[in-house]
Amino acid sequence: MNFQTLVTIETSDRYLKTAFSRAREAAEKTREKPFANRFSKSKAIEVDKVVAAHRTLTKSLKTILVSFPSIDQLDPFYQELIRTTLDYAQLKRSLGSINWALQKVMHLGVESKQTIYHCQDMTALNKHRRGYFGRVSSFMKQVSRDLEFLEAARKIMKGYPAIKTAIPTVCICGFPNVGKSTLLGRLTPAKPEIKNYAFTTKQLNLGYLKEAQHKIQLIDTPGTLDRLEKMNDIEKQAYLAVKHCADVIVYIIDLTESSYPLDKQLALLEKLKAFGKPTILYFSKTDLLDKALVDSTISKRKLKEVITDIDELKKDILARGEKLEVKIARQRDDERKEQALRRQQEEREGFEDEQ
Ligand SMILES: Nc1nc2c(ncn2[C@@H]2O[C@H](COP(=O)(O)OP(=O)(O)OP(=O)(O)O)[C@@H](O)[C@H]2O)c(=O)[nH]1
Ligand SMILES: [Mg+2]
Repeated sequence: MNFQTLVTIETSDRYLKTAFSRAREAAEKTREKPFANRFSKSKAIEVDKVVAAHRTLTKSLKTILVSFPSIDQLDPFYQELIRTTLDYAQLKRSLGSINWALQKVMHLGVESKQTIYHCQDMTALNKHRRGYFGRVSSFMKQVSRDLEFLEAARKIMKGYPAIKTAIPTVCICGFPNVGKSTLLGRLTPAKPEIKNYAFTTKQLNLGYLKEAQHKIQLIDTPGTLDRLEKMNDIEKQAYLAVKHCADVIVYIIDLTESSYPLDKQLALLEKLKAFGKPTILYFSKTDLLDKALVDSTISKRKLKEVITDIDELKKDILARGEKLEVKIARQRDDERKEQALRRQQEEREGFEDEQ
């Protein structure tokens, strides 16, 4: 899901101003056309004003509704991300209010056009035109708080990572400075920022490992994921990505202990077990160390299935990815069957209600 494409949401005053200005422009054009008499010209001007304002407002409101995703149908990762960073209930209420305004504006526009069209004199014409613009302004003003809320929400959602939630996903975890971004850059074409100090990465970096027809998503998850109560927004994103999106965790241990001692790194590995995800242990920076030290650490610490070679790691990820693709395809198939059954059930219930 990509939240970058959410449209900017204006204030109700701005939408009205634009609609009124389109109405004035339409009136100018109609004023230049020839008519049989003054009254039919005035009527055409008022009808065109209403039509122009109606089109502008309905288009603006529809664009908002189309641009925002249907919250209940989002992947659990995005649903929980919304719940942790925004007022979820208010978001749903505000989108509901915009839909309400759209229905009102649409209905009023169609009705007013007809009424004005059938007016017999100037007094009625002016009364209904004023009525239309007064009521349409009132509908828009009633949702002004919702528009403000949605714009604030959009700004937050723009910062959400564009994670693909239906492909095999590997989260790269480990203490700051262990080499997470370096590994992502080596396994995928991604070019994350890499620096020789901790807390370099301030967003979730994504990369895609492609081989033959296979595609695996890798997420470089910054932060230590072990201070839930103190997490900042990015750490929360990383935590939720591991919780909801990771099919596999690659846990990096930096044996040079350049920033964190091995004991601390192993303690975090234990904590990550709470996620219940298959975990690959990878030693980074082994090029800086004696092979003997690497081997003795593995045996002393009784570590199992440690990978120290990047090509071996890549092979392991690809092999797991292939199996995961089969699993995901099966899940999708089950979901499709479930949806079809639900639709059939709903159709049957609808048919019975009509009887
Ligand atoms: N020699 C060597 N240096 C490495 C290796 N992996 C990472 N480094 C270096 O370690 C430092 C930190 O690497 P990053 O990839 O930025 O580490 P990170 O885990 O993403 O760090 P944060 O974003 O701060 O969490 C950089 O100077 C890298 O060049 C490796 O396998 N060998
Ligand atoms: Mg990094």
